[in-house]
Amino acid sequence: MEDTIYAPSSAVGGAIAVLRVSGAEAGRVRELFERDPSARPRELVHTRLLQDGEVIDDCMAVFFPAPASYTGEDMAELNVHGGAQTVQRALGALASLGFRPAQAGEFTKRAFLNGKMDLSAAEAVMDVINADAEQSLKSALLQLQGSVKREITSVEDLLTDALSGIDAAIDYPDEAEADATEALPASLSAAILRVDAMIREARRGRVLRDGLRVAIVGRPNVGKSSLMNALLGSERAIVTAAAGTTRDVIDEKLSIGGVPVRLIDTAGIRDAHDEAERIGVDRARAALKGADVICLVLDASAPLTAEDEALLAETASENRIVLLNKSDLPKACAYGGDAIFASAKTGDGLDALKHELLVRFAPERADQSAITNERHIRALELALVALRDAATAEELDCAATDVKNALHHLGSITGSDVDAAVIDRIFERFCVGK
Ligand SMILES: Nc1nc2c(ncn2[C@@H]2O[C@H](COP(=O)(O)OP(=O)(O)OP(=O)(O)O)[C@@H](O)[C@H]2O)c(=O)[nH]1
Ligand SMILES: [Mg+2]
Repeated sequence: MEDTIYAPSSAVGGAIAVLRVSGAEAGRVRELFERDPSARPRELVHTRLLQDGEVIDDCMAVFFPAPASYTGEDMAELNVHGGAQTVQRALGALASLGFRPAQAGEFTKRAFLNGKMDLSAAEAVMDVINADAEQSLKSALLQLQGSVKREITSVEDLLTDALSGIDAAIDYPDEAEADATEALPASLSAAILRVDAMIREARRGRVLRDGLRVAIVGRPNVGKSSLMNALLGSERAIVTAAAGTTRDVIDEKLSIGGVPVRLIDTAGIRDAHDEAERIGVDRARAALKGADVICLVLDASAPLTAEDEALLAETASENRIVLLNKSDLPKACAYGGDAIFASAKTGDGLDALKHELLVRFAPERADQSAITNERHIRALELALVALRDAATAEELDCAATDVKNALHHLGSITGSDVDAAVIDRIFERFCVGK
């Protein structure tokens, strides 16, 4: 039998602390109370917490009998006063019943193992907790309500159908169909299209979880760090009149129109003058490669230099925004392409930049995207490889094996087909008490 576990579920330092208990023995919390909360299931009961006859706290408690609880087990929740002394003594009282402290994510892990939620919904629990922009939260809540599972199930249904079609073709080969691919059911191609679309949507959806990575790049002294500070509304990066000020990559999160954005300020790109600057320039180039959007900054008050020209050419085919900074000074830059005219100094043009970032992100499409989790995206990619193999297999039984393989990868997303080690790794990253 599983241990009965307990943990504080609220943050330290609040007025009230929520302590959770789950497991077959959870009902034994009644031994600690003046009034037994389990006598009135699912009702918040005003009572006193006792230990060795002494009142530890005046508190509220609720008992949820299995299976109608978060974990699917008997559960109790205690609302005690939030002071460190009270919480310590209340936890001590729970330990005295033979319960053990819960591990990170153990409540949600039990909820998954007891079939209260599929694995993708369980993973969304932490995304709900960590969401730091409105759209991220919306997407995480949809996943918590089973949006990923519904998407995956619809593909699984297509593949189960494809598999029976393939089996039928193996059992009753049609002499006329010399080519195995001719005998493949239409549901296989439908599944391939669906998974392919899901991956493309997911790449956008990932932004909702991790933030839109915007790399601010350009030659030295054009005002990249000033722009970063102006967008953040704080003096986060060092700004000086000397070229080559920024050496390291500076990464800060902010929310623009409800979309999480990771702004990345980088060292000015040029032939470096010393070792530290050279490393900085290498890091700037790496940030440029990993970005979702590149914000290439030019100095509007100076003629284009060879360094500007090189960066313009290098980023021409990327998702790039050209920003002509220092619009408050007399214009001397002859850049003729599409650009946003702005000033980090006066704030002019920054709204236009924010608007353009949202356009590049296209939130109305990502909002519908069900999948944002990197693990799910990888599993979809593996499933797609297997399905493409199936579609080009020369033998029907190879195609059947490939489809089963794809089903395995899809099952790893919802947890219907997943290793215990993978499950452990997922819940290790949770916080204690969830
Ligand atoms: N007039 C004016 N000056 C600006 C503006 N933005 C930046 N500057 C000035 O330009 C100089 C360089 O600014 P930084 O923000 O350090 O430039 P950078 O691109 O980060 O430079 P490196 O880190 O050396 O690559 C500073 O003296 C800023 O005050 C602007 O919009 N208008
Ligand atoms: Mg800088």
